Amino acid sequence: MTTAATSTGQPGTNTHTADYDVEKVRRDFPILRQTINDCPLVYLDNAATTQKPQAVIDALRHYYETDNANIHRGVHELSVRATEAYEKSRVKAQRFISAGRREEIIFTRGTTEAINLIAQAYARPILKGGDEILITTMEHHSNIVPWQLLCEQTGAVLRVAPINDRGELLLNEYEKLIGPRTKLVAVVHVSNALGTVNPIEEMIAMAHRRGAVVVIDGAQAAPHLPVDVRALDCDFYAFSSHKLYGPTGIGVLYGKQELLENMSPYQGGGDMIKSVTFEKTIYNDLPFRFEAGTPNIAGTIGFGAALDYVSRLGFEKIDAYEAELLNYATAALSKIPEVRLIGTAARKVSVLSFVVDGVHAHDVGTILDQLGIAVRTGHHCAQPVMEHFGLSATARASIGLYNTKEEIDALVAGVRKVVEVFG
Ligand code: C6P
Repeated sequence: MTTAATSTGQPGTNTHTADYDVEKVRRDFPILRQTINDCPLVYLDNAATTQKPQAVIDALRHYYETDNANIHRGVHELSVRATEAYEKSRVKAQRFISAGRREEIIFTRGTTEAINLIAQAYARPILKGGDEILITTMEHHSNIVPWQLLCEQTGAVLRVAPINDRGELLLNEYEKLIGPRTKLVAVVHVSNALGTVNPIEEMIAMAHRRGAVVVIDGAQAAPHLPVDVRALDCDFYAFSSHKLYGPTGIGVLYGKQELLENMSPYQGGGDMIKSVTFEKTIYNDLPFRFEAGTPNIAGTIGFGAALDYVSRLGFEKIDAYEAELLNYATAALSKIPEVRLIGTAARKVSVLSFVVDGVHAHDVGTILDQLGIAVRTGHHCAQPVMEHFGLSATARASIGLYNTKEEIDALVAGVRKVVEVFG
């Protein structure tokens, strides 16, 4: 049986869980106080999006009730307040991932837009026909399709590093695939379909030794693991607010300043310029050069509140608590003979993807929903992963910082009910 692990790679222990008061944490999330189909809501779809604590809801409300104005544009009081709050979130995001400078934090709509920005603004101007981009089998579509588009546009070639049947990257194969023409490596930190934590420190070092620039898709890692972009030495790192207890429609692209400085803008419009004439436009400094148009001001401020919230709880505690739940759930689901876990890496977080013998994943999800349990079913926007395991879909329960052992018990009882109904 597979054991879940903390970010350090050690099996989860309860060293940090004794003083983690999950009932107190749950009281911060008003949405959790409801029933679905007369059962208490059990929300286990956190990899898709997380619920929002009161502090985030209050920040959004406060902004619209007292500070709403456009940013970087007005001298009036409301605009000054809105700008200050928006820029404070940038500094919070910078600290959250230990970036060296606030100029290295670009706000985007989310991970998807961040990766597309890198593809179009960084890679497109420098890639030539025959150059290579290396990804892995376990990528989300957001870290596949932007590179396929880029290959169509430039004649570059996409290479894919394989995984084993536990859902772990074959590191040797990955290393062999980094060749003289590899200009860019784009890899997921934590797989959304399997929960695998990739050894990105080693992967980044291997790519750098051969001169490739490294993009990390951190959408599923940032909510569960401490991220230090300077220690990792990645060139770009992307993540989304809504998977981190913040609002939708806002995310971060971290990029090393020297790379961002040399990139052309992604989109043109207001705020990304210093001056415009019909003869010549001078682009703005970082980070504004990549933030054309009125941004998601409220969402960004709410995101700042979410980062404060998660930081207050602390990743040591969150990581250890979630690891304990993942171990508990893995052991319990493994005892059901009709259940097969998909993704059993030695190092994983949050995600339990599984299939039930002879039952379509959508039917699993429908029965669980009747019991008030929310899981995601389908290919999880990671079709090549499904193909690797010879599946079209799995059911996926994903753990967040407010889930409890009782909720895992409810999930396991729900899965037993699925087996009973279809048995
Ligand atoms: N995965 C899931 O249910 P956006 O949509 O831009 O915030 O994030 C895209 C994305 C990129 N990479 C990974 C690893 C992801 O998991 C996601 C989003 C969700 O798994 C929705 S498809």
